[in-house]
Amino acid sequence: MQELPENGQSRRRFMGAAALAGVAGATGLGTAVMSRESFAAAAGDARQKYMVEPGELDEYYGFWSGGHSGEVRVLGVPSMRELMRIPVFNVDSASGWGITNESKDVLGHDNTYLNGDAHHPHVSMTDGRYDGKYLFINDKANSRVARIRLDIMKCDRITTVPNVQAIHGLRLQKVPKTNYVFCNAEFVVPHPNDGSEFSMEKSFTMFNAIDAETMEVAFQVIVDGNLDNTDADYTGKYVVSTCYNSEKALDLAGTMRNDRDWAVVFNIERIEQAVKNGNFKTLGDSKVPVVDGRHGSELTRYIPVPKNPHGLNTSPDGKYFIAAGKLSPTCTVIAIDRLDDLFDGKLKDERDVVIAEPELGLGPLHTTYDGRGNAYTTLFIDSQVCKWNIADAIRHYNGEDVNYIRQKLDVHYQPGHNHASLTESRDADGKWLVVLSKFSKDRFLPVGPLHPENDQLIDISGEEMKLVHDGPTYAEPHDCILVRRDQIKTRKIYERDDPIFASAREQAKKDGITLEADNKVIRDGKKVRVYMTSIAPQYGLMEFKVKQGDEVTVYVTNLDTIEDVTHGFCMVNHGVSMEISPMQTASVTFVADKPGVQWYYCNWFCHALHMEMRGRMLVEKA
Ligand code: K7E
Ligand code: CUA
Ligand code: CA
Repeated sequence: MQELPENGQSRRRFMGAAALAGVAGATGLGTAVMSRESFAAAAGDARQKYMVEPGELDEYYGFWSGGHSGEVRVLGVPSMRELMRIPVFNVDSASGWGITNESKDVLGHDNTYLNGDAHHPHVSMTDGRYDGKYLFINDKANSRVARIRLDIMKCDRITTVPNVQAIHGLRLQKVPKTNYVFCNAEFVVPHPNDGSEFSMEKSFTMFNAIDAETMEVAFQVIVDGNLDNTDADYTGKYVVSTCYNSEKALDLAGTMRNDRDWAVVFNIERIEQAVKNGNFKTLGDSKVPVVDGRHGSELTRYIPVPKNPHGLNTSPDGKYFIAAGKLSPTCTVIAIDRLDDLFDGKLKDERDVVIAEPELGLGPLHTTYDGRGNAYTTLFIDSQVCKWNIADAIRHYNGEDVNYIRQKLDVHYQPGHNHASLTESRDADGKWLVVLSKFSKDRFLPVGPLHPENDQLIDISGEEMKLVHDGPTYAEPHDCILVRRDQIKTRKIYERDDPIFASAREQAKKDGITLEADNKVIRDGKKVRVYMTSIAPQYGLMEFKVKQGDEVTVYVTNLDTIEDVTHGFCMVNHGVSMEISPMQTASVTFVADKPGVQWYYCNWFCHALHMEMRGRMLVEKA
């Protein structure tokens, strides 16, 4: 039996010792912390607002990264109800993602990677506002970036970034629109990485930009140190990334040697110009232009910031980049309007762009904004969210005696990202704050040694933050984004010309098949293509015959036009299953290696006679 500590404070601290190990600058702050009792009372009103009655709809879509589960999850906020899962860097038995030909067109038909590690979901923008077209997300595990079409909430493109390892921080160009997806490769590698060189000193990593429409890598920028998180500004000119390993150390102690690492500023105009002028090289087999942004380059500037910095977040008024100190109790505020002067050599020192460095508490990781001049920074070690006022922090930095900290709220426990509604856009509305706590410890019924995480919902609409909801989540959302529901427009059923199943249409055309009408078997040597329709509760083919050893591709076109009537196709004992939503075509290829009668059935509930929706594949012995 698991024993739960009695005292709230000790519950919060019971992993404090481990979290603190090796952390420098452990200063306590005198700010009052609300007790559990007082926030329970204060949360009363706020809880009413968070209640979404049965049958009512949420105000926001929340898109959650799924961490090393590889998927993306869609939640309604404020109810925190899970609405949908979007498989991306994983295999999904229900939808057939990783099994169908259409998903393999996106993932690659070699099926090299069945895993992923998705951290940073971001929604495409036009003029600094979410346009609801795409969501982009990184895969740290296999150095990929995926695009999800938000009209159907399916992944339609995945790009592997060449020459680098571990794509981590990812953000989008905000202005004039999302032409680029910016992403950081975290780990340094030698070039060429062919086994002839292993030293850390001769290794480097790169900042990358991907064209959001073509999903081709547009350019790569070599940097000093490594790269962690990133964000873009509201002019389209600058992107800033944190670097925690300016030391380029392999050992842990080495990565903490310097008191300051860097926030690296990328000058996008200058980089584009350098590429246009041909001032680039290529690496290995890749054709991607690679420019050199190491110290001394005109393309970058390195702003010293303390210490192993992590999160990097642009304020919604477009004025500041804020870097979270992680091993320093501070955040560093960078004035975006001083960056032109920094690049033009008009400032004496890179630090001249720093206009505040407030001390917030232990382990600052990520910052988000309410659009009213306040920032909310997660404190991993203190297990708190610190609300602070940016203007007051600047005044304090200039010597005035003002308290910039507005409130510290306990969260449960050890928060990574936090994210306020619409915070990455000009529309930041300061209503809700989601805090993604890495540990849930004693907050839920125990489920064995592996615990869920705890995504907490906090009402930030008033002066005071109020915790209103605990939400257990499976491994391991790092980040989420909240988008107003009117900013997303989804389809009710598929259009017949949807590019998702373009290759099925092409093959059908070659075979003289009309997908919407024909139920036919086409033999092509050892390859057999079976075309069938479906209308609840029947497939167009009750049975079809093949020979043992044939490579069979089954195409199902769902002719139901009624919203919500999705069919499935599951071939028993063949590892085959897939979703076919209204007016969708889906296909799957497998080898008919077993002679005899092989049943298939519909595995998405569609009708009172759903159980009866089945058929037989008859396999003649070879
Ligand atoms: Cu802080 Cu990958 Cu955004 Cu995790 S990262 S928390
Ligand atoms: Cu068709 Cu169940
Ligand atoms: Ca460091």
